Amino acid sequence: MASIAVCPGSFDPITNGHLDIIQRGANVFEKVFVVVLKNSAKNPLFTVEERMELIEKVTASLPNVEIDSYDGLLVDYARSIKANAILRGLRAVSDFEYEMQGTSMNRILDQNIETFFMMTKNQYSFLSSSIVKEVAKYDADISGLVPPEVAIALKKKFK
Ligand code: COD
Repeated sequence: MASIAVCPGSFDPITNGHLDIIQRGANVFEKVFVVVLKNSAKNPLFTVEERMELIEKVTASLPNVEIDSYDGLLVDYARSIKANAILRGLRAVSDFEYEMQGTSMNRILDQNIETFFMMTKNQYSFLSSSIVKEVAKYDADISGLVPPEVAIALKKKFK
């Protein structure tokens, strides 16, 4: 059976923490679909198209990674591309409850799709799109936290 994983998220915008999970996932799964989905609890800064374009740019060197977006349930998207896995990143204990809820709900919706968690690298354990946006707003140096293309896009947004 082909191992096809969906790596879902808001990616508003993609950070080095996300990218690390995608790169390591691409070493494990035959194909990884990075999909921009709607998190109803979040109010995005970048449009879906802008987020996809940034992800495309920073994953261009990964031949088995595809970028997509979907307006609907994650499990419906996963079924539509015949994925048998969902790939998520875990940072700290604070992520656990949220991930537990999402994973349990997805399992109720489709028992055939397994969720896999990859532990963040230590240097990214504090990193989130929100914290990057918060400091980028004040023109702080965010190199090392996001790929250069993303740093430029953030600079433009907050100009
Ligand atoms: N290191 C490692 N992993 C990280 C880091 C980091 N520094 N930062 C983020 N991550 C991981 C996150 O833990 C997550 O696994 C992934 O990267 C994406 O993170 P975000 O914040 O961009 O994305 P989320 O958590 O907002 O995504 C939520 C979804 C959009 C996937 C969710 O809301 C969803 O599935 N929506 C569609 C509707 C649906 O199906 N709902 C039911 C299931 S909840």
